Amino acid sequence: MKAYTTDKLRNVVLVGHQGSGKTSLVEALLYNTGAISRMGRVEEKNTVSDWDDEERERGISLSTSLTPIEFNDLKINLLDTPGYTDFQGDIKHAIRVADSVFVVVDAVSGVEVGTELAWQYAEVYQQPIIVTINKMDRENADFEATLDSLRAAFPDYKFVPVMIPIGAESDFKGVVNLVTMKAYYGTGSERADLPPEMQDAADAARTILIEAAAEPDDKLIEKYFAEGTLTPDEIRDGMRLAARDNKLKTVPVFVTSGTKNIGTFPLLEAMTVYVSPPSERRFQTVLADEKREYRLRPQSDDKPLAAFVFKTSNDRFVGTLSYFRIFSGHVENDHRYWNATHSADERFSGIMTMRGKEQIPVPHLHAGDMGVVAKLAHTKTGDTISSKDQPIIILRPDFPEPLYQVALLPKTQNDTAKMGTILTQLCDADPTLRWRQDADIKQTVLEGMGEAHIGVTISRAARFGVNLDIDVPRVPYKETVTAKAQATYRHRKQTGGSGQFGEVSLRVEPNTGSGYEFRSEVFGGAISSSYYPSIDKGVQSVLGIGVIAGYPIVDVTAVVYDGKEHPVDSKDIAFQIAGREAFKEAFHAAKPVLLEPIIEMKIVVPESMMGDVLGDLNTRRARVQGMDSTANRTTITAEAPLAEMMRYGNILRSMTGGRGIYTTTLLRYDVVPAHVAQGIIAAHKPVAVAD
Ligand SMILES: Nc1nc2c(ncn2[C@@H]2O[C@H](COP(=O)(O)OP(=O)(O)OP(=O)(O)O)[C@@H](O)[C@H]2O)c(=O)[nH]1
Ligand SMILES: [Mg+2]
Repeated sequence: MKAYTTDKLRNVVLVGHQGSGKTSLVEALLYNTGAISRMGRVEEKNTVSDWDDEERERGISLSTSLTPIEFNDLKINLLDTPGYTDFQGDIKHAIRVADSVFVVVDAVSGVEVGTELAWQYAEVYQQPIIVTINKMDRENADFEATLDSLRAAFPDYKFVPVMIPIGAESDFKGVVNLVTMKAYYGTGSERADLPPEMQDAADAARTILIEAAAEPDDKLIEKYFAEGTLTPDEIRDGMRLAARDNKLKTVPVFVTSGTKNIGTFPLLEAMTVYVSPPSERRFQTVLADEKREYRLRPQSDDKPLAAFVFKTSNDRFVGTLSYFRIFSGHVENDHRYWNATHSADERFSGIMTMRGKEQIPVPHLHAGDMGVVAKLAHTKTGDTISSKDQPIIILRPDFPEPLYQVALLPKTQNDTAKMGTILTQLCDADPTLRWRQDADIKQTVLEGMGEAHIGVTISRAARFGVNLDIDVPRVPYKETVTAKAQATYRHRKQTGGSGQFGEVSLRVEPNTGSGYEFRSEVFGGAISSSYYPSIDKGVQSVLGIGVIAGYPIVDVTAVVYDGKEHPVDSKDIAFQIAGREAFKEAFHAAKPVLLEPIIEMKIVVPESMMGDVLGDLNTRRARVQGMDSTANRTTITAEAPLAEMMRYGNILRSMTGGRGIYTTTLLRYDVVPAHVAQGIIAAHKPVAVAD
């Protein structure tokens, strides 16, 4: 593919609720521009954009795909994002690197959770928003009702149709372009006269369009007042400026059916007309030196390089692919660049663009363009590539803390051995995914945004030959004591020649908030001080594995106050064993308890769902601390035991249809109520410790 200059580029991201038809729209646009000769279907697992094995299997998009479209000597870098909110990491990154956000709204369902979420992100990055009301051919599709649902959900915005539908449902035949007052029926650019019965509706809608187009520019307002109309070019320019203006909050609206390929040609034109080229936009960076100066910069070839890596994919055959958007400067093949985020040198060889999975070589890439490079050594998603003498960092998006955790159980020894490498690779590619070896619960834990996110990660690992089962992670309980108690243990063993002998009397005391301590109160040399470290070591050998339920022991003091030794048979190992066993006996006697993590939760739900959420919290030992309502949403603050909230993400999602969100922070550890503790202790199978 040839290299396009900055003014010939358009960067567009498609976002919207799961299943609103983004991937099918991309397919139609590729077909209309001759990039493919036959339209694939998501059901037939043959679309360009959903090319990943996992996407084809599940029939939904799981990560952003890049599909450049060449049209009218322009290149539109189209990003198709997943709608499923588990993949918000991808959605945020894609919005970050686009110049315009096309929100795809289902003409039957109207605004949905995924629509709201994507809208919110578009606002964060101050991106121009354009809407297409899609699936207009479906039964019950309703253009006006969908517009009303948009107005209700986003009351600060003005929704201005640029196209209106001809017919609806199975009768949806085409669209009227209000700019030219022509009808589009087919898939191409042929225009026809308006159907006469639509003349009045089209005239009325056109007046609204012209008024909105005049608004951003005084000259256009004057012209409109003087002549009562604007030319098609003036309308297009005005609407582009209006969509870009954060104060006007004007949203141009289109109407389409992706699968029937109706309204898609005008949508394609819209991507060239209503989206500004990168040369007209500035971007925010931080200088990667001590000054950390924030600056808005122009996007042009002759400025220092700043390219943002918005996606990393791990391919079994080609290795790691890094997808980047150049904000300024240009990228040449076979050059070395500088990863400013990690201060590392990187070689760019074989730069290309991708169309779904197809790799298309490019000679070089200009400012504003998007490209892909294979096998970078140090670069992760979210990094900035720049030049070494002028390092620049582009701010990466903030991500919410992962809320969904699973314990990973490798199926074989081989899986155990390879697990770390593949998990690190997958987590480097996705900032909303993390893994760790948790020493407290002795499990490998994977954290992500939800069940689907984790499920996809497990399947990806399997494709790399690492098979993992998942389980709910253990709760990181801890054990401690609430009283003083003491015990004496004599260890004696006679095997052939030399024997083992050691006797330890030891007291256990609570040591609240101060961890583990060891002390001696032995008087008169009952045991020699050289054995104290042995006793301490013996006690410490059970701190990690617990005494009553297999959890780590915290906040206890062990005091050795008496003992006996033997001139020949006493030795280190004998006192380790005696110390350990005396500690265990004393611990059992010292009114041991389990401690559990208590978290603070902030749960944000639509006001109408507050009752259900509070009712459910009551069944989970939670204590509501406060409630705060703003703009139809209530924030509930509550304290709750983590053990009751391990799968709260799923519960909240099903209770609120995905509209609720929550965050948690660890507050403290509290004693587990006795009736709950009994169950946990009973479930514990003690492991034998080898002497
Ligand atoms: N009737 C009708 N069905 C459509 C249209 N567009 C998409 N579909 C169907 O809706 C389903 C979802 O379409 P996709 O194109 O995968 O939607 P998406 O927005 O990419 O979905 P995610 O990427 O998973 O969020 C598929 O079964 C499509 O065949 C349309 O315009 N009309
Ligand atoms: Mg899709």
